[in-house]
Amino acid sequence: MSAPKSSEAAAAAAANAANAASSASAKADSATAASSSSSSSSSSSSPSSLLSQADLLKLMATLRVGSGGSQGTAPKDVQSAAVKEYKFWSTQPVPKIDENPTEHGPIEKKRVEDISKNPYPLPSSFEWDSIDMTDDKQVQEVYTLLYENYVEDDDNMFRFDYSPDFLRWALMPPGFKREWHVGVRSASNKKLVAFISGIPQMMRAYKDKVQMVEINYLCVHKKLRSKRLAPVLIKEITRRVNLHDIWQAVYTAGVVLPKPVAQNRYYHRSLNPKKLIDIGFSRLHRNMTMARTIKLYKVAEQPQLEGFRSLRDSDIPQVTTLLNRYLDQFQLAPVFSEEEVRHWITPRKGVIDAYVVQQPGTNKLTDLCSFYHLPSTVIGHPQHSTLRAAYSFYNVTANPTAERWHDLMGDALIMAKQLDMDVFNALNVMENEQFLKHLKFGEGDGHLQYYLYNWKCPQVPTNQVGLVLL
Ligand code: MYA
Repeated sequence: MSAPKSSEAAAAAAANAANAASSASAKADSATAASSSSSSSSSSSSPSSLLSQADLLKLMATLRVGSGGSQGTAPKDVQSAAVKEYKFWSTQPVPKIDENPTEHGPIEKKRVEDISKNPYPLPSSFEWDSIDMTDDKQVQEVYTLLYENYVEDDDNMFRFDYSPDFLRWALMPPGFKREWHVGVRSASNKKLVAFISGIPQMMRAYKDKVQMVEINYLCVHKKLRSKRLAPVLIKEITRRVNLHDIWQAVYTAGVVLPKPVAQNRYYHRSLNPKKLIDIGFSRLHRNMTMARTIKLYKVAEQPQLEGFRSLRDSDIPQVTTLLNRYLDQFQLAPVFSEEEVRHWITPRKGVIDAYVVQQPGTNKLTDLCSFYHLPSTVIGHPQHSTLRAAYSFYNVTANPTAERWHDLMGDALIMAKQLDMDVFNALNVMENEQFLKHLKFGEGDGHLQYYLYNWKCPQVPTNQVGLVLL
C-alpha cells in the first residue's frame, strides 16, 4: 500500500525532485526541512537536526531515482520487478514474477506437525512479543510506531496516520488472535521497533472458498531498515498462522513482489481543493482559477436520495445478505458472516461510516455505502499537519445502473464533506468505475497490488476484485 496522491501532484513533486538533484543548495535546504519536520513529529526517533554528509548523499540518491526508500528494497513497477532477484520471495510459496498461473490451488502442502513450536531466532538485541490490542498502552505503542514509520507516498510528502481507535477496529474483528499481532521489541529498553499483523478472513478466489488471514501493518522502524528484518517478521507470522492449520494469506502492497494476483489504482475526489493544492496533494489545473476549482468540486449540503440514512444495528441481517450476494459476482472476494458484517460496517466515530437506502414505506434496504477514515500526516508543512481522507469501503446497490451509482456515491461524498474530509479516495475495484469519472475523481499515483500467499490462480481483472483491505 502506498499513501496516495493525485498523479498530477506526483508529476509536480518528481519535477521538484529533479530540480533539487541539479542544485546542491536546493538539496541542502530540502534536507534540512525534512529533517526538522521528522524530529518535530517524533519524540523518540530523533535524528540530529542537521543531516550528516552521508545522509545527504543518501537523500540525493533517493531524489535521483525519484522514488521513496520507504518501501524497502522492493520495486514500485513491473519492469524493475522483472529483473530483480528477490532473495527472500524466491524462497516462498508464491508464483514467480514472470509466471501466469492458469491452475487453481495451493502451491505447497504442509501439516501442522511439521511446523516448529519455537519462534524464529532474532538477533540478541531484539525479542518477540504478542501485542495486546485490548490494552490502551500497547495500542498506543503500535500507533506511535506506525505514525512515525509506516507507509509514505513516493515523494515522502504524506504518511498514513491510522488512529488508535482505527487500529483496534482493524485488528480485533471476530476470531482475532493476540499472537497474530506480532511485535519486535528492543531487548534493552523494550521499545516496539517492528510489527506485522494477521486477522482471519474466509476468502473466495474464483470458485474456491479458502480460510485465509489478511496480513497488514508490516512496519520496521526507519533506523532498522534494509537489515532483512521484514523477511523474519513474515516467516514468524506464517509460523504462528500455520500452527492454526491455516496455509493461505491475502495482502496488498504498493511495491511489486512475486506476484500480484491483481493490480489496482487509487482515484481521488477533491472535497477541499484549496487545502489539497496548498499541501501539494493536487495542482491547480491550467486555465483554472482557485475560485472556479472550488466551485467545480462543491457538493450539496444534504444527501439527495430518498430513504438515505445512517446504518443501524437492526439493518445488519439484511445488509449481510445484500453484501454477500453482491460480492458473489467477483473473482476475489471475502465471504462475511453476519457477525463480521456487524464488526466491519457498524459506524464508529472517526473510524467507519456506513449508510443505507431504505425503500420508502417499507423496511427493505436497497443500497449500502461506506467509507473509513484514514488521515495522513502532511510531512513538514508550515500550516497543515493533517490530510483528512475518507476511503471508499463496501458499496452495494440492488439497482446497479450508472445513474444509481452516481446518486449513491454522490451522497457518500456529501456525507464525507459534512464530516470535514478533504478528499474521498476509491480504488478501481468492484463496480467503482461506474461512478469515478462522473463524480470527478482523478487518477492517483498510487498503485495497489493484491497478493495471495500459497495460492495459485489466474490473474484477476481490476473490476473483479471484491476486497478492500484497510
Ligand atoms: S504493506 C505495507 C508495508 N509497510 C510499509 O511500506 C511501511 C514502510 N516500510 C517499512 O516499514 C519497511 O520498508 C518494510 C520492509 C517493513 C516494508 N511486503 O527487512 P528488509 C521485501 C512484503 O531488509 P525493509 C503490508 O503491510 C523486499 O522485497 N515484502 O526491508 C502487507 C525484500 O525481499 P526480497 C516486502 O525495508 C505486508 C525484503 O522485504 C515489502 O527494512 C505483507 C527486504 O527486507 C512489503 N511491503 O523492510 C507481507 N517491502 O529480497 C507478506 C519490502 O525477496 C505477507 N519487502 O526482494 C505474506 C503472508 C504471510 C502469512 C502467511 C500465512 C499462511
